[in-house]
Amino acid sequence: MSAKSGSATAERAEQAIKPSQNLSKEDCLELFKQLYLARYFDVRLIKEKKRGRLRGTLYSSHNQEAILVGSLFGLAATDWISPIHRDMPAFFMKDFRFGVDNPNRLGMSIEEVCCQVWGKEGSPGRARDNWSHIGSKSKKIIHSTSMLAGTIPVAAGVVYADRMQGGNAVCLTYNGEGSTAQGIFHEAINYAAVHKLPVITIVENNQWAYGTPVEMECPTPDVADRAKGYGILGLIADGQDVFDVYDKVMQAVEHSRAGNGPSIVECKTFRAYGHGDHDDDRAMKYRPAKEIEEGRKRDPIAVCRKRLIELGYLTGADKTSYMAEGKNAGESSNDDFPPEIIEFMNKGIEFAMNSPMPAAEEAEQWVFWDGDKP
Ligand SMILES: Cc1ncc(C[n+]2csc(CCOP(=O)(O)OP(=O)(O)O)c2C)c(N)n1
Ligand SMILES: [Mg+2]
Repeated sequence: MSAKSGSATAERAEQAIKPSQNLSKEDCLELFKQLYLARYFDVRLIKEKKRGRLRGTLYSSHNQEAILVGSLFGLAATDWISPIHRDMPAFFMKDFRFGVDNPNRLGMSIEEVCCQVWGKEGSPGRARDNWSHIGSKSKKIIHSTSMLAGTIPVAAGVVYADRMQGGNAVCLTYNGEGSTAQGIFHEAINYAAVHKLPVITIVENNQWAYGTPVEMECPTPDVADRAKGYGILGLIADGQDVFDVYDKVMQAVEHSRAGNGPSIVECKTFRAYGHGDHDDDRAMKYRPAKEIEEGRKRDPIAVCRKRLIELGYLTGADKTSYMAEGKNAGESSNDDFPPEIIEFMNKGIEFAMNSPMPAAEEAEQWVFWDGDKP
């Protein structure tokens, strides 16, 4: 897929060696592992709900994992992220590459994220709200809200403050293509552009916003074209290819770090299921079977596997081990995932299921300001 650049700087950057060409074999295998992890998180929660061990709506990132994994991989721990409903794995995958047991890492733990999903006391928000409605100032994760695109102005403010204090952090904000039709999207990007703020707006273009198709939300074939109106960098990534996402996001990150301001990185993908699991059956009716088949034919795990085989990093039996690709949650089993991934997730789930609910007396905590929260 060709990148569209909003400036000569971007064109020059595109001709240079791609950042992914500098990744080591270990880095490439780590990317592959993280794709499995994001997929298994999703698959396992769906199974837990079907088994009656979990309540609440699930917003799947199945088939969109390469966007999360590829965009997070090159960030510094001190960079900010702003995930929303489709990006649940981002909360624990932020700076995951620095080692899950590294005491200095800033991502949330899988235990914290599972406590949030199960509504338990150990959640960062102490189970006041569900799913992605968490955040952490100290971990540099902007609190997710339901107001689509409403986190972009917050991100702009956060990095503005960071710059004023001498910092060099960027912020990745995650958004669906539907949210780019919101008024606040334009206002926020305009503000970031005028002040040259390092806000990178990742648009996960999965073709649907609930039951509304992308052509009813955006008048141009590429959402990244919106960047032209603000004179900022607009790039398009193949959202099924973790290496292409990594390349485009790193290009945007370097552009921002050099003081050139914000960008939009559109990642083309396809929503695997319904909007949330409450919408799965209905989505089968409003989206033709052929469209679903077409949209899911390039599973990000398969695309990455192919590349690793070409690079000679997967050989022999490893080429065909753990074939999770192309399978829905109901079709896959633990045999389709590396044991370390299953163990990681088991730890989080067991911790959450054995944790208490918050005490009723806590209900009034944080309703009014009563001290700074982490
Ligand atoms: C301002 C606003 N309008 C409507 C909604 C209800 N809503 C929640 S998610 C969603 C669809 C979002 O689609 P998109 O931005 O493409 O993201 P996706 O769910 O496809 O990842 C809608 C309409 C909302 N949360 N906020
Ligand atoms: Mg969408």
